[in-house]
Amino acid sequence: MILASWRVLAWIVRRADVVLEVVDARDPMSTRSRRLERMVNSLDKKLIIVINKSDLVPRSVVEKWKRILTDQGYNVVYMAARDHKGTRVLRKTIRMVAETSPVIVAVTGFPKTGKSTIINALKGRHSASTSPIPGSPGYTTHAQLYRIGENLYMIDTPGVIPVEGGWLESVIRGKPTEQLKDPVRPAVELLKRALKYNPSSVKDAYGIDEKDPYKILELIALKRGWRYKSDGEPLIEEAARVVIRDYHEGKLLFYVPPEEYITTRRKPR
Ligand SMILES: Nc1nc2c(ncn2[C@@H]2O[C@H](COP(=O)(O)OP(=O)(O)O)[C@@H](O)[C@H]2O)c(=O)[nH]1
Ligand SMILES: [Mg+2]
Repeated sequence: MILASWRVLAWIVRRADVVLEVVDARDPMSTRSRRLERMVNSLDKKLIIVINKSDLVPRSVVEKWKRILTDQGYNVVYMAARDHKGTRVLRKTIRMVAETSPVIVAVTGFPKTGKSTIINALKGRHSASTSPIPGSPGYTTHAQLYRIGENLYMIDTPGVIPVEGGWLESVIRGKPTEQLKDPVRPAVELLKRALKYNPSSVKDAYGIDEKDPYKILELIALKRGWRYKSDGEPLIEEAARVVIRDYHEGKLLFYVPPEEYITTRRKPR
């Protein structure tokens, strides 16, 4: 696996006119990166925050997030890339935000936010590999450009933002789930959040009516017949990996409500 680095990310941002910062609609504030935003700004590029996976939250919620970020001065769109929803508005916004033509777009974001899915959705039927771009002599780069519309080009390589943020995000997004040495701790934290933000989420995902995260992991393992050969104890590590994967894929379903961000932001009197 190639490790994400700020150098590679900067290399991609430099080659773009417009940078998409892909965040997760279930928790946009923990999946955005101020450091990327500052970099885009200081390199004099345009930024669009793309709230992806909006199919996993009610429309009113994603609308609120959009308003919060728009009020802070950002260009914001939301989409459900897996269903190819929102690509038209995204294309339109890219053109609106860009001050040049042709426009080169880069797709950036934390791992698992849906960058590759967005790249594929944007390619769609246009899917014509091209490089260099007409009208830009001397454009030498190894990044493949895709034509995704009239005078609109996309850098084929996603810009992976090195994970920082809270430990939960950095653990569940930092490595492929299979490679996590201790998947239990982050899975327990995810289950706690799931039960807090959507009390029926665990029951909906696993048919398990239980509130203790460790118990839940045991029951998931037992349901699937996953036991240690040595002593027959439930293999909760495997269950924990399932939970993390199910969160990424939206099967374990919960989201952080915008109200929480607004109220914690307000100064108490
Ligand atoms: N529900 C939902 N899942 C999505 C969406 N976009 C991507 N995903 C899923 O999120 C996971 C990570 O997507 P991927 O494009 O590989 O993310 P990347 O690591 O940023 O490139 C995959 O399981 C996708 O199927 C979306 O709009 N809605
Ligand atoms: Mg990817």
